[in-house]
Amino acid sequence: MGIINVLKKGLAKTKGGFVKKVEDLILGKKEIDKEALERLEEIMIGADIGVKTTDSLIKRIEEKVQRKELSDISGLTGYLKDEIRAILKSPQLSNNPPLAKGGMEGSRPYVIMVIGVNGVGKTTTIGKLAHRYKGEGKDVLLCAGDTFRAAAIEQLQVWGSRAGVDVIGQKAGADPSAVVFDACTAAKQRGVDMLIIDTAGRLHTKVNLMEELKKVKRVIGKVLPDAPHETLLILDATTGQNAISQMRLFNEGIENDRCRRGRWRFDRF
Ligand SMILES: Nc1nc2c(ncn2[C@@H]2O[C@H](COP(=O)(O)OP(=O)(O)OP(=O)(O)O)[C@@H](O)[C@H]2O)c(=O)[nH]1
Ligand SMILES: [Mg+2]
Repeated sequence: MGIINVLKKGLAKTKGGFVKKVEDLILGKKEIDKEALERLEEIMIGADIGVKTTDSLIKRIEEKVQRKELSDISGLTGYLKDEIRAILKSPQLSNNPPLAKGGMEGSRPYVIMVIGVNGVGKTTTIGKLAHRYKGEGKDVLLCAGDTFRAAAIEQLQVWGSRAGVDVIGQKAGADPSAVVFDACTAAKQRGVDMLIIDTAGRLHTKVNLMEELKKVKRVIGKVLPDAPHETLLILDATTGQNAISQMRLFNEGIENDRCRRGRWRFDRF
């Protein structure tokens, strides 16, 4: 696969995602009938909205259609936007503890290292985090620590430009520790609030790749003594029992003491 295709693939799901699909549905239909609702349900499940939330949203739309409060399909996007906004503002979600465990104020730059097996959504999550923290007024820098996979650096750069934050990287094939060294030095010199480090996906069972990660972590700590302040292990939500083994081996691999204390946190982005 060419580099452009690899890049396109990495960004495809997010680009042609939820909004575009709902728009397509609206374009092809006039009224909210059974078929439209079934397609909407499919789109919502495919966009990770979750079965429970999807069910309740579809039920509410059905009720509105029955009561004739919503009949024209063009009113659907507005209704969905309002409902989803309300869900996101619900106390259950907005009371989530902040990601930064000790508060970011104490450590500047606050360094987050993002790890996980291949294709679980590390780079995408970094894009979302960068957008979120930038939106909160933080000065964010990204580090393209995945020098292994084709187009990984370009993929992070696309996310960086979407969020309006800089990306420190080198050429593909470079030593990830060297890139991380550069990024930590730049973060320190620029005095940014936050540095988020992307790493190459790796199987938790590959000892040499875990060693590489350990080295990356060591280099971060050399430039910025308390860093990384947070290490995010990204898991695919559809992973079953294997998640436990991924957590255990990644924690052992990078000698993370949080696991040994038995503290786990699950965050959603
Ligand atoms: N449905 C869904 N797809 C996602 C999510 N996050 C990422 N993806 C898609 O999953 C694919 C892989 O995402 P990446 O962010 O590149 O994953 P990664 O862990 O950085 O991958 P590697 O760097 O190759 O290990 C892309 O097509 C993303 O659009 C998510 O939360 N939900
Ligand atoms: Mg990646």
